[in-house]
Amino acid sequence: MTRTFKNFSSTLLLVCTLAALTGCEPLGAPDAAPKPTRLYVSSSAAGTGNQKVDVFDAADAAAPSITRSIQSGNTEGVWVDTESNILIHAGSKAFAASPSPTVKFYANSTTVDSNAAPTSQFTDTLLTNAREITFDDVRKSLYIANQTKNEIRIYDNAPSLTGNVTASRVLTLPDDPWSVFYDRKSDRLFIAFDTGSDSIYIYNNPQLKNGNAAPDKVLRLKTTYNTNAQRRLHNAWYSNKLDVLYVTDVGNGSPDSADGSVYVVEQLATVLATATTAAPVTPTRTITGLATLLKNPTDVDVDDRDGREDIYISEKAGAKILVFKFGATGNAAPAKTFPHPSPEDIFLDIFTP
Ligand SMILES: [Ca+2]
Ligand SMILES: [Ca+2]
Repeated sequence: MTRTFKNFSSTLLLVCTLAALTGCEPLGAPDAAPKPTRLYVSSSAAGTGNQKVDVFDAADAAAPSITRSIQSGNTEGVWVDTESNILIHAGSKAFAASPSPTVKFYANSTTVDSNAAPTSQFTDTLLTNAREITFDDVRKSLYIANQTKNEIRIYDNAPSLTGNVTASRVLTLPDDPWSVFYDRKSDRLFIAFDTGSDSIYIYNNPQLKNGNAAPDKVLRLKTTYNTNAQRRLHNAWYSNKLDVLYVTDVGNGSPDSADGSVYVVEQLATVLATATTAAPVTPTRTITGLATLLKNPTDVDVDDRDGREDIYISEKAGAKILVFKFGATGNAAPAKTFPHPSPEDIFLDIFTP
């Protein structure tokens, strides 16, 4: 995961550049020229041409609108490698409209649009139910949650792959993962499960893990629901800068009721130091209730720049993107909402100029 590291680098560069003229600014000062807030939304709407990536190039505007769409034919995990500006989009055989599990890569993420062909693409016949994806930009390794197969499939040098391939490694799990998230600075992988679990699995040095390797830590969460039948954790996102973990729970996938939740765990390092699998940990804050508009929050991403700390949620059942302020808790209304027909996975790029 590049964000915190790259943010730090750019801040450091700014400090060093200005140092000769004005003396050193403290680290963590807001960027003099804030970068765009681009939100990539994986669209899973039915109908021809609606399986794509929609881009809100100014997601921090008062009323954001879709400025570009990339016709990938895919519906699931979306990621941008902000080091190489490559957009990555995965599909799922579970969607009749997206029968191909082809993983597609597009150069020039900040400008690519509907006319572009993939720069590269690969298929893996054993990747049948892709959900969330994440990318290690040092090793160019792509991690894909292959949900119903209870595994994470890992592809090294992924943008260089073409044709039919097999995974470089496969991490086998006891439950069905919806999300997988890599944090580069701490070199950790976070995994949340769709059903049958209240646990977040955390692997250190995931590039060394294979097969049925045990997680280095398991964080059990005290969730809105007490039974596995109702709880459906969907995505986990970790801010290294803030040391905060965010997890979404769609609750009952249907009916279309306001039963979704977002769990916020602050000071994760401290929490993990004492967490055991014997008892669930109460989140620092739980956002849930009618006013939150949370029904089926499929994904979460966070703008953790100084002075922002906005939480972006893809609310699939409500056909909206919801934005909560950092301290939102309980039955809090979102600070902002904007429409999207069928938001599945999201990726917030706050680093690429
Ligand atoms: Ca729900
Ligand atoms: Ca995501």
